[in-house]
Amino acid sequence: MSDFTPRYLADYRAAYFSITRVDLTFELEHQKTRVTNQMHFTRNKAHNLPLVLDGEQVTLVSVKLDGEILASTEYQVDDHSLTLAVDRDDFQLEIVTEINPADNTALEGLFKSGDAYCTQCEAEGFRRISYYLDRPDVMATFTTKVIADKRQCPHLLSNGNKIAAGNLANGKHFVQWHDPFPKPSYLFALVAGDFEVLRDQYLTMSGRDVALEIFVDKGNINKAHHAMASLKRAMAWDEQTFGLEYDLDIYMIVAVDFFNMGAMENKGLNVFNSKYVLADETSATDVDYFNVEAVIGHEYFHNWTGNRVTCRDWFQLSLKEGLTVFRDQQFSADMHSAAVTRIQNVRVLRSQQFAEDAGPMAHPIRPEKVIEMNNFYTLTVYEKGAEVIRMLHTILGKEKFRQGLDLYFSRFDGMAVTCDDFINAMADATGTDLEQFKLWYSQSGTPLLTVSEYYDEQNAQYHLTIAQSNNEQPALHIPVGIELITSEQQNDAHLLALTKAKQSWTFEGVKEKPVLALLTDFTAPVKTNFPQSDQALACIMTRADDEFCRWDAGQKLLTTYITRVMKQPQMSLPDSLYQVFESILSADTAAAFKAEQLTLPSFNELVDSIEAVNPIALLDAIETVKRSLAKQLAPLFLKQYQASAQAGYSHDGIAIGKRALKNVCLSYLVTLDNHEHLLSQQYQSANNMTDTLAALSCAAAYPSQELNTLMADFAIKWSDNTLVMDKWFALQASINNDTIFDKLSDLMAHPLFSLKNPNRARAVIAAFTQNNPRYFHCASGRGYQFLIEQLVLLNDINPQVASRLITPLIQFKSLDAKRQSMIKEQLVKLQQHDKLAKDLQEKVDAALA
Ligand code: B3K
Ligand code: ZN
Repeated sequence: MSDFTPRYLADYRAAYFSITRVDLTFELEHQKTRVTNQMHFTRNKAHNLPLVLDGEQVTLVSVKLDGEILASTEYQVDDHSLTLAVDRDDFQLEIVTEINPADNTALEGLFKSGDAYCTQCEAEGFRRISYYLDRPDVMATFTTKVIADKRQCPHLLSNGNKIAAGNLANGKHFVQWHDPFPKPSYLFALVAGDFEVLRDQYLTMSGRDVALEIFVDKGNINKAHHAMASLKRAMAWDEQTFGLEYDLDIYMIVAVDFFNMGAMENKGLNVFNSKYVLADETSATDVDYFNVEAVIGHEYFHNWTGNRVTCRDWFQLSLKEGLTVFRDQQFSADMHSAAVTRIQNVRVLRSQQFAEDAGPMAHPIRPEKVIEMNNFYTLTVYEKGAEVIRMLHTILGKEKFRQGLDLYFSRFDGMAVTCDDFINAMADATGTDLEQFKLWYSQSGTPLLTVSEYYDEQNAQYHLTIAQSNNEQPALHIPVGIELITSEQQNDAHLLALTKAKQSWTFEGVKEKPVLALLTDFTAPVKTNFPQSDQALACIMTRADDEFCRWDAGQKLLTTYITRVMKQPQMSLPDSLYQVFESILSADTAAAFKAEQLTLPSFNELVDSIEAVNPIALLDAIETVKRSLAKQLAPLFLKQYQASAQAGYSHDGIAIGKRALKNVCLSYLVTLDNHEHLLSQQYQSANNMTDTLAALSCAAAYPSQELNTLMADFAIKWSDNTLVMDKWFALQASINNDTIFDKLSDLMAHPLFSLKNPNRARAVIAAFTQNNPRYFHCASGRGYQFLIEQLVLLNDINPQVASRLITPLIQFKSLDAKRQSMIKEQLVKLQQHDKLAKDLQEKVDAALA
């Protein structure tokens, strides 16, 4: 089987052997770490197939079967596996390998982050440590002994509980850990290094004490308090909401600077990108604070949804990810404004997941075909997966949803299961037929709802018809929340079950033509085709009970005018639009919600709904609408801006909301010529990173003389804070003028820049492609070329990071013909690169197919 051979869900077979116990010893050395792996195997049923273990990029030292060294003729080794014929049903295998953490720039398996050693095994990284049955349905108990130099690595960590420790010769020491919970290899973790530790404890609902430890680089301990508080909130929330309690005596989190993604839920030993642990008042923004809490929650919630009950195979990834994202979203909603949290979830879905579902890598939340598993940690599996769980929650209701989850845990605790197992448990526990609902797991693409209505005055009836379509695929079960708004005191709310391709409902006793608020709380991840008049939208904005619909109506109104302006740049906006904005600005609504209402739909939210779009024309249209609103309502924006200023700093919900509102007002005001001074004023007087960064982002979007001075000042102030310097790199890459390509070259040559550090690489490359669309999509094609040049370099360093960064280039379907052909030309160049890793290969091939 070559590297590029796809694997199919349909080909799943249970493993031929089980591993019940694993005993690992790591002798950590910079370039030559020795791993001794003793495994206890049993044959699963009568068969005489050989044992085939996964292994990649490891040097095999020796193999022992039941204590006897095997000659190299007794097994076969290739680039991906070790094959061994065994005639016993129950045996012990000891495999010694050598690996090179120092040169592991792919950051999978055992690697170094600065001076510390750490691991990342999901999805298939354990095979870069030792030979193993590296698949999630093989579950074993792990004992791990870590040996290292005591001075360099005073802390030696692994999963479970510490069972032994001691000193060894030559300045070395060891610690041994035992994890009593059988687990797949992807949840294995090891960390060794010199850290500062923030310690606390948590008393669980059944009265057990759990030690909580957060390991950070020296000097950062004061930035770990928010993470610790978040962890305790998450533990309490999961007990209260789902009755789920933590199960080991210790919960450890380690923050490292070099990490491919956000964090990893290894049993008892989470490894985190430091970006999602470290936060303090001066260096972290409100968004950073929010994200730390959300990711801490997410990884903690995995202990039940992922670790105690895990996935049978990687096609089932959404079993744990969709469910865990749903859980973290609910957690965030309970800790903050539920409406604002929901709006932000929907923005992510619309701006990124919908694009994925419309692009060449579209896949169902349970994919059926995979070449590189790392390519399927997607917005579809995660965010749409969470929407699918949310729909179940909506359909079943909170109590029944909980009953279903309870049955799921009691039925499958300690097992590796499928998405169908999950749905069946929900169906069985609640007596609900969910067969049609299961189609959400096998269909890709975003369904479109086409809505029509008819009001029959004579009979006081309101008729509503909804048709669903998604590339000719069978009809889904779609929960559709609606509100009918009339002059009656109370709006009439319903949850409709759309199960047919086209379905109608009649509402009786409706005394006047109602205004329909569709998809309350965004009950389903769908697009809608239901043109409503400006008046109807304005009515929803003020009269709907559902806050999501209020916000969404405003976004629809804005979308209409942005697309019109795009077609007719000279048109002037109607007074009615200004009036709507005026009433938003002067209304007495919560600041955080108002900030969302004032935020225009982003380029990414709009781009894939317009055919053959010239991205520059779209950006111009967004800009025109923004400028017109700013011009017309300047005094109101200024008043709101000033009224939202706060003397001191705090980060409670109210203060955060005010900052958001203030900074969205600033983003309007700076479009006007005479308001530049606000930026330097805000920059100079800011007492927190949210305000500082807002000023700098505006300065980067509307570059003036002042910009370089501010940026230089910021860099001097923060040069020794890695996370803040990532922000600086990202700001530089989003400077909106034609010096940007020189700027990008300077950034890549900056002494603090390295493609080997994923956060830094993303800070420049993703910030450019995402936050600087005007130059990423510039007519010369230089933006596309820049991205390809970086991908070629990153391909050899870290294919996983490269593969994430290519996304905006393969989602070109809605762009104009000229840009499509420029992009394809670049992609062909990349496709021809000899040694393209399968991560990029899979995507480029799909895009050019
Ligand atoms: N489960 C990990 C993601 C692993 C990604 C591997 N490429 C983090 C999370 O979803 O919680
Ligand atoms: Zn997760």
